[in-house]
Amino acid sequence: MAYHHLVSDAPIGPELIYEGKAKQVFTTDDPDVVLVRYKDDATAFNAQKRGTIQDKGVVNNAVSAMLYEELESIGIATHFLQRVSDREQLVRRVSIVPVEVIVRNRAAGTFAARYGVEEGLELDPTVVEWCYKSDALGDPPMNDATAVALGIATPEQLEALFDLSIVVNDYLLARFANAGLDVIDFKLEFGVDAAGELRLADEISPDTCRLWDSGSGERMDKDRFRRDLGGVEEAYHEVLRRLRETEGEAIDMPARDDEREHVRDLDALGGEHA
Ligand code: AIR
Ligand code: ASP
Repeated sequence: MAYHHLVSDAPIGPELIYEGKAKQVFTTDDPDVVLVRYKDDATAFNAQKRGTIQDKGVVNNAVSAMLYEELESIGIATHFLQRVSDREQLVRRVSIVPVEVIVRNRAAGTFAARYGVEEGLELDPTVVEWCYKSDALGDPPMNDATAVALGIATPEQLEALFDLSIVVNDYLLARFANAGLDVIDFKLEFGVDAAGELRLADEISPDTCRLWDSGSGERMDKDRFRRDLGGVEEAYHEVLRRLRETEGEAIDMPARDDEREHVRDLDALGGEHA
């Protein structure tokens, strides 16, 4: 009798549908909308290193909300709908394309290690890499043929991921430059919504970007945690502070031309890189 009430009349509250390393995802009343909750948990090196970064969830929720709103305003379709609290935002429910897109303006991290080059080396053209999104396998790098042959993405999706990532990079370079930060590299994820539209998903934050102070070269991102550099919380807060301080400033995006858009086809680079 006492429980009858619970099973029949209780409104169905938010249900946890997914928990990742840095975020939880909950249902909402709308089947096409989910609530993302940003945690302070930090992992690195495929979760071999674990810890907590105080208020990381608050900072990343704010940074990501700000940037996704701005990217929407320049015509990039994203999953973002609305920030609803310090740690929570509403996003469109998407099915994630299992490709992590890594964009690199300068060598760092696994790229610098793989090719034996100095961190900070300028990369021209900008390098766009695919990794297969699989925690079990440690997100292994893959090329186009691998992604297509294994049914991970279609050639059309890869083309779209590339073009969108280049525009996002152009925006982020200019946006963070206003905030006195160099965008060294970052990771993007995309998803397909209920209508079949490809949308930028996941987050853009100091967890997913390498950001170096433009003047001193100081690391202002998750490398402070990965490499035990100290001042992790301070760096995250400083990134948010600078982005807020420069919100609304003019963004100096490079002019789009065919050469840039088709940089995927190295022939299009012509003599300059021959
Ligand atoms: N990244 C890759 N997997 C998860 C994340 N966050 C990001 C890193 C870095 C870029 O992708 O934060 O900005 C390249 O990472 P790596 O480890 O290949 O050097
Ligand atoms: N967050 C990922 C992990 O836990 C990758 C990283 O940021 O280093 O491995």
